[in-house]
Amino acid sequence: MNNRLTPGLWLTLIILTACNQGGGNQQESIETQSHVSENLGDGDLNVGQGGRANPQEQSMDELMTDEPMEELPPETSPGGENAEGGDDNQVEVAETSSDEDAQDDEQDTEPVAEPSPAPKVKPWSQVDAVFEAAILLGDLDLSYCQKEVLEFEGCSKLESRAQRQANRFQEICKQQALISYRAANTDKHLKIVEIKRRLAEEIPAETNRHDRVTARLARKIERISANLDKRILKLENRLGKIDSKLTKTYQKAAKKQCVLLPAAQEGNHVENGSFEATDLGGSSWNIFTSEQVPAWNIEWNHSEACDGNRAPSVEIQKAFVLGRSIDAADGNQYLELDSDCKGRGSKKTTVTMSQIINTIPGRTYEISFAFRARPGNRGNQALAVNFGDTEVYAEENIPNTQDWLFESIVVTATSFQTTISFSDFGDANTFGTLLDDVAVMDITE
Ligand SMILES: [Ca+2]
Ligand SMILES: [Ca+2]
Repeated sequence: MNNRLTPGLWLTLIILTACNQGGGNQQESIETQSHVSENLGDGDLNVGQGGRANPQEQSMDELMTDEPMEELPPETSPGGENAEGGDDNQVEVAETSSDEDAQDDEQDTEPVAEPSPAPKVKPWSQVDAVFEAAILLGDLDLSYCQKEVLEFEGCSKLESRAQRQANRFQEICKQQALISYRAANTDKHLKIVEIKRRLAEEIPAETNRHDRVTARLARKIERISANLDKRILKLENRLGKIDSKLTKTYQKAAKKQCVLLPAAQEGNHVENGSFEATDLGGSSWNIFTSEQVPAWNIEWNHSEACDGNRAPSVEIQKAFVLGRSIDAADGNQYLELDSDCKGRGSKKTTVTMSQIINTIPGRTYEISFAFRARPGNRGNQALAVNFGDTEVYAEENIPNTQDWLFESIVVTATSFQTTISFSDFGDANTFGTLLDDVAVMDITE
């Protein structure tokens, strides 16, 4: 998802937000009624003789204290994805809260003389407004949240269940996109904006107080980010559950012959499975990003080693490794699953290659691939293959043979789309498992 918005769009939204507040100053949204004791715990922003520049202004303690966030949509709801009777009526535990910042209040808030009522603050209001506007303007594409509902003939209850599950998926998916968007825009959280403003304008630099507030702010940002990450994971988990429930609904309908599953697909379901589609430009090897290796998504397994250098890349070779001639298992080119994240030979990381293929729940597929260790004594070279969430093959210390090894595995699909992935989980030392001739065929009898 593209989380970047143009400055112009932010400006538009700031204006829109201001208008929605009856022309009030944005600052007002982070102010609360005058309920605050003057005797602040940390005194980080008291002005003058223990007083405050503006009696309605929030104390730094209040700004540092993270208010509970609005609740997520409940796990189940009347008319929700589980409302219909049937086998998947299992009730899941509802999201308990308000979880973003709920645990945050303890460490950094020094005691204040009187407890303050929770401030009426919506610190994400601006970020959320920009998110919604970006969808309206087409700057954020959430079409990946939409689940196509297959055509039913009869089974109206199952049909409406499928429809509700698809709607629910879309709702949770959008929620997850919003939380991810917040995570990418913590610097626009209104309390953080305000604390930064006061640090810059009201607290003298190079003072203990300035250092203290700066440290508290850093901790606050860390807490917010960690809690957002937790929520994103929870939502991902829920999306997985809803997706598998929808699949079950279709399988049930298919048994009753009231839904037409997609037609079985012939031939190799993997695109560019022989890695021939990348032009090596006359060289015997080079490293390439996902954009340059059609149909495949590339991830580094040791992104921490990469210092943000270049996009994840994989090495593609042609009949040559360290002076040894290696013929591809198929065609002329093959991959090496151990790569460099800062130019050729620098900053080492192994690689995971993945691709989403169309599958039909209940049908049988054969995954086949060719692999070998890179020649020479080059540490642990390994290969793991995943089909969806299941690891279907794993081998380490692959024998240092000069021949390609051919493997095939039979699996049953459980969803309409399945991610297939190949990963070297051995040593990251730029010498890795070679891969070629990847195929997935429908072999259902
Ligand atoms: Ca090939
Ligand atoms: Ca290696």
